[in-house]
Amino acid sequence: MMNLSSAFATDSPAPSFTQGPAKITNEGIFDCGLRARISKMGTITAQDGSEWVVPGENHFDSAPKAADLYNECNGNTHPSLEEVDLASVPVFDAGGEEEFVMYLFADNYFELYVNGTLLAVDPVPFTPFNSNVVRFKASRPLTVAIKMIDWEENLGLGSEHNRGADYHPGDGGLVAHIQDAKGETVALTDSSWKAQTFYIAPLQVRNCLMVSGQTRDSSRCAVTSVRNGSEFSAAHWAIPPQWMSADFDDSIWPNATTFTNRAVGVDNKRAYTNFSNIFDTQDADAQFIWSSNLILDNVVLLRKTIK
Ligand SMILES: [Ca+2]
Ligand SMILES: [Ca+2]
Ligand SMILES: [Ca+2]
Ligand SMILES: [Ca+2]
Repeated sequence: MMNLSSAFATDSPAPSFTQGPAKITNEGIFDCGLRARISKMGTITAQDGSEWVVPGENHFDSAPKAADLYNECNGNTHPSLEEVDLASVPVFDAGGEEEFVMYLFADNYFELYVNGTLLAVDPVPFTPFNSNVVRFKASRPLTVAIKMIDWEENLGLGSEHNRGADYHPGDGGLVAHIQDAKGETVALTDSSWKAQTFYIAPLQVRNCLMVSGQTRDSSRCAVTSVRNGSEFSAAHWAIPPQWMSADFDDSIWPNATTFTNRAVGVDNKRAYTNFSNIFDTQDADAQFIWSSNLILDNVVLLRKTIK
């Protein structure tokens, strides 16, 4: 493991570091009223001159929205999976004839690609917590690629107003279960998925971050809430343009890390608990996954190829 003061190998791209808050470019890409955290966006310039979109570039405005399992913003709050009318859920075309259905709970925002095609995005970028179902047609092997964004209120600083602190680093997480047309399990989120982070914040100090090859390890970095985190730093990496394609080589990425329901904090969220029979299925128990740091890693790309 190499410290950041050392030289970087070419397969170990150095992060671009920013410091302090981003400039707001959008006061809120979605309005769910007073109960929601506002999904602002911004840009921030790194010390190397590069410019970064925070919390992350996304297709929220242009992409189809995933159908709801549970969404307080529009009132589609199904009490259980049995109450969801699957026949009314649109079937997206990923090129192929086999039909699949995917159930997702994301903290906070996902963009779902199958075999390189962007199918649908999370209709609620920040809060309240929601959950979704996506139907699609595709042919095997399926390459499922998901861009995850753990949204933030303090743009560029990886934190939100929470638990009595103005700069509280929030956490992420994704759980998903893919079935075929017969309802048989095709894939579950687990540690066989690949996961890489592209935005780590807040960094109270920069030299806590250890980078080696494709390892971006922030486990030594503080995750404490503070009264004033406005001077903290962040680390950014460019996302490979073809990261979602079937032939992208994800073998160098780390495997996903799994987290318990308790660690992600879903036990009191109806968007999860109303559908625990699909996310905690006996003999097909999907795991929450993320890159190595559930709290500090804020833009995470996940991939899994299913035979
Ligand atoms: Ca969401
Ligand atoms: Ca979050
Ligand atoms: Ca589970
Ligand atoms: Ca976070």
